[in-house]
Amino acid sequence: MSSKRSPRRQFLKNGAALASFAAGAISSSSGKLFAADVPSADLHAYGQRSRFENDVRIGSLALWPIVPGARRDYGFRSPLQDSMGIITPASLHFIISHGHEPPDIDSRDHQLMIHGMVDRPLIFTLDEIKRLPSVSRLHFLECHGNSAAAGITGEPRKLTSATVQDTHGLTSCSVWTGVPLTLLLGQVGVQKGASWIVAEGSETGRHTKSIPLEKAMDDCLLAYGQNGEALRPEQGYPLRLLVPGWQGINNVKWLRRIYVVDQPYMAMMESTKYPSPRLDGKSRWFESEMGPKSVITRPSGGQQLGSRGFYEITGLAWSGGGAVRRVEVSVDGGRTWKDAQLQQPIVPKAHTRFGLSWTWNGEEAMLQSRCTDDQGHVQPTLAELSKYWGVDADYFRLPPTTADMGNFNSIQPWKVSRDGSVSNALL
Ligand SMILES: Nc1nc2c(c(=O)[nH]1)N[C@H]1C(S)=C(S)[C@@H](COP(=O)(O)O)O[C@H]1N2
Ligand SMILES: [Mo]
Repeated sequence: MSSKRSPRRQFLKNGAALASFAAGAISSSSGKLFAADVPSADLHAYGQRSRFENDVRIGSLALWPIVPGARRDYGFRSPLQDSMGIITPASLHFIISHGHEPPDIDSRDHQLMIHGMVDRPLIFTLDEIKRLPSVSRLHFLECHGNSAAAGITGEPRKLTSATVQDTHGLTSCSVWTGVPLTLLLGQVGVQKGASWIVAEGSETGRHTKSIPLEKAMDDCLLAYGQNGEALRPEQGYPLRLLVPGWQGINNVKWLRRIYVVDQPYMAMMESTKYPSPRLDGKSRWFESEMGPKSVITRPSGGQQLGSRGFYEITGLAWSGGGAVRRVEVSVDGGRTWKDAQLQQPIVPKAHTRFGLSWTWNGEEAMLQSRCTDDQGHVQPTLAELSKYWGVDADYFRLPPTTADMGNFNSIQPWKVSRDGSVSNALL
């Protein structure tokens, strides 16, 4: 690296000397010309976006301890408010890592072991996995805690100032490239009686998740690519499990081991932090599929409409159960609904972009969207969701430490005020 860089450093040194000379002698324009020449090789070797674009992820990797009064963020949230189409750039993909920085793994040293109730336990290097026929699939990921804590302080749970990044930023969508898990399970020979797999990550915390064998054999992927390049370290470089349509927690990153077993393993995350407690003292476990969901990304919380007149209302819809079949949009708080247009491609278990033309008359408006998937499942209102969970609406006002809000897919209303400001109106 240093040998590659040194000529450039030398050049920069000379450049600095020249520039200071030039600045004193002539005008700054000659300095500019010179500066444009200098960094080009490095700047373009791995592209940067325009310096006029400044959307970033917000949050932190810390999950615990939850400091009272502190901003309580689950991971880094993706800036959905300015998202275009359905692909999330890898650099803006949301991140959940349970407090751990991504491990610094050299892909040449990385191995995946598959063992347990199999005929031939095997260890695969990444090279060996890459020699197998690859597939590329478009899929969303969503943390099941998305929309729950709304990325804001414990109380009040839903600040009116919450943006769509706060409320829905724990979902993203990428083209994932890798090998179907069935292919490797076929090579090791799963034994009769096996019914679950346990997937384990390489970080210090060894994130571990049990997944039914039926799902593992269905559409799971061992992914090493994301949007046409290697996975980012934050997304599990060099290898992650992809469990399409299911809670993000299943998609084990930095994957190093798959243990084939005959019952769920009750690993730390799935037995303590991820079952969803209810007020009646019961718990919902292994409720893995993400329900139909949608959110208007523009206009959305924190944005400001200019003059009255034409706007496109646009957003994202998705369902862990399959493809999005229909998205309806209401501008009057749910009294009347219109079918939004769905943009192609409409891919099962992937984000789908919708849009609806709207003329704002300058009056107060309440914008919301409702997704129906190809199973006929419809995104619920907050009241419908409360009923389904057997809780009253106050449950959702409890601090996040008391109320677990997993798989929260309520319709999200945004209020447009007469001054054109847009705010969160969920609670
Ligand atoms: N090894 C490992 N895998 C992991 C996690 C983790 O902390 N460690 N977090 C899980 C959770 S809870 C989610 S929501 C997804 C998030 O994937 P992303 O960070 O690529 O967006 O990764 C899952 N896989
Ligand atoms: Mo998650």
